[in-house]
Amino acid sequence: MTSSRNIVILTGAGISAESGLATFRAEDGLWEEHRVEDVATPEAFARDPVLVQRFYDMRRSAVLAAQPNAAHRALARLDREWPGDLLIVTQNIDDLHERAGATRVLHMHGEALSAWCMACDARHPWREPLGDNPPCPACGMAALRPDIVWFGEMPYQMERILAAVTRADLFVSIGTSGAVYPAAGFVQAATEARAGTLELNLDRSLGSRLFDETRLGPASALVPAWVE
Ligand code: BV8
Repeated sequence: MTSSRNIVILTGAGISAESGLATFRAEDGLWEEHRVEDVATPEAFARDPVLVQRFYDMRRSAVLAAQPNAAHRALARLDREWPGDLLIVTQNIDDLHERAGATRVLHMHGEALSAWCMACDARHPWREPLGDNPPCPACGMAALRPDIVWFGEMPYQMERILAAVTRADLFVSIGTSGAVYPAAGFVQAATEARAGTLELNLDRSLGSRLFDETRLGPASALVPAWVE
């Protein structure tokens, strides 16, 4: 473990793959003949809300059935023990970082276990299906959508993320293909801020050439070895 003071860790679907949660690119992002980019957009929700609600109801039940793996547990240990600033920015909508015990976690693309009311803007912890259009607990309107950042929507807490990245001494990317922005651009911002950059991934990613170092292998092996 380096002596860096401030660490930012970006995680993607690859860190949850060994917990049984599908990644986007493994199945070519296909789901019931739809590309994720087509299902995970506001336009798709407007066009066919039942299809999109079913997609996220399926994802939510998969999250509830999954367990954290050794990579999530190693990051949680680092989070507990690291004296400097540390932020886990996850692109994942699962709660496996939190269930492993991490607390300094930011979900930039939302969370499967949260519902967002389009009528009153309230957000609620949510574990049930949304497909049957339940009423919002706050305003009673049947206007709940998945609390997920779709393509074309602004990721959450971008200012906080970029402030952490530009202050970081070390930026670590784990289990992401580097296919989607703005997350895929964080390594450049870290490099411009003179942070060291490390990638832990099963395969080379679209951004591998931008990292000081890339280690290839499963997260359940690479992450505990790096945290030690
Ligand atoms: C934005 C939540 C602007 C949903 C996700 C045209 C129109 C509109 C926007 C755009 C456009 N063209 C480009 C854009 C920008 C767009 C984008 O980047 N598109 C791509 C396709 C080119 N981005 C956006 O739209 C973003 N918003 O730009 O807003 C704006 C500005 C102002 C005001 C308003 C708006 C928002 C993007 C967020 C979309 N939501 N997720 C859901 O989960 O269903 S994206 C989703 O895919 C993930 O969250 C992640 O971000 C992304 C990539 O997924 P990964 O996590 O990397 O997973 P992937 O399967 O790709 O890769 C897995 C990796 O793990 C692989 O490398 C594999 O090797 C590795 N791996 C596998 N197993 C293991 C492993 N590694 C280790 N161990 C293992 N065992």
